[in-house]
Amino acid sequence: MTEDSEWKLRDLTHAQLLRQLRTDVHRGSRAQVLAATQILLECGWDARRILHEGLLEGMREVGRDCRAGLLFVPEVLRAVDALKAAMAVLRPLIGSGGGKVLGKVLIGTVKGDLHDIGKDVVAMMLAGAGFEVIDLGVDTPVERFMQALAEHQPDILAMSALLTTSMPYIKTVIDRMREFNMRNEHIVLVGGGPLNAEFAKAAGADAYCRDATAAVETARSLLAAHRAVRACSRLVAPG
Ligand code: B12
Repeated sequence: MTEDSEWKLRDLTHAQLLRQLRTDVHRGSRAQVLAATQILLECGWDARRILHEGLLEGMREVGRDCRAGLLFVPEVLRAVDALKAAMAVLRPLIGSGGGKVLGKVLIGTVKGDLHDIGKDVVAMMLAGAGFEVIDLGVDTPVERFMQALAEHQPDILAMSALLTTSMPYIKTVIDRMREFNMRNEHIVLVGGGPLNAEFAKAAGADAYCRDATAAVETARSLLAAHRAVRACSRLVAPG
């Protein structure tokens, strides 16, 4: 990116810059996306606002054009690269919540699925809200989930699936948890494009979350309810 084009970005109003940021994510113009992100930060914009109103809106447009058959894998990968570069700038600013740890979350995209942007956004927002997040990455087999559950003892297991072919694997993991009497030990949250609340219920999850904001709210409220139930059962337990 030339100095000249950076100055052009600096001449834009905030609203124009936000529109430009979305367009540049869509075009996969990494340098432009990074420059616009930096300028908005310098103007005092909150990192979460840049993420949601700029980067993710741009990605939503990529998704729409992908579904319509107007964009193909190479273009999508360029957009993903630009988006991820800017997410890396914003991640430390969204932070780790600063104060007390609210709880522990284990997150991963299920086996057969390589989509990680939504999972990463959810992980980033949960960390920013004060959760400790352990990220297992993508294409995660049931054995890896089970091993990590035993090792880290998280309050919440969060699973992502973006493909109709990978979503049934969520049930595979939950069924395995049941088999080992571990289902009631953890709250299970699920999310990703083809899922919905009905699917979550049928698979045996505690909740489906449409987006990262809902994930943070649901994680907080279900954890509070879960802890209250545990405290009560300790009070009424014999001995
Ligand atoms: C980017 C992308 C890719 C990239 C992925 C790069 C990466 N590192 O992630 C690449 C190019 C590699 C790719 C590959 C493929 N893709 Co693709 N991809 C997309 C695309 C365009 C955007 C997805 C995305 O990142 N969105 C942005 C994020 C922020 O949104 P999100 O994922 O929905 O996440 C939010 C919520 O869903 C929720 N959420 C998500 N996960 C979780 C988890 C929890 C626990 C919670 C609480 C919430 C939550 O919160 C998130 C943040 O708000 C979608 C189109 C779309 N409309 O979704 C297609 C899409 C998902 N892909 C699709 C397909 C078919 C494929 C391929 C099979 C294509 C192919 N022929 O090779 C392969 C599959 C590879 C594999 N095995 O996984 C289809 C899926 C159709 C279906 N229903 O099955 C889609 C819908 C495109 C389409 N054709 O319509 N893809």
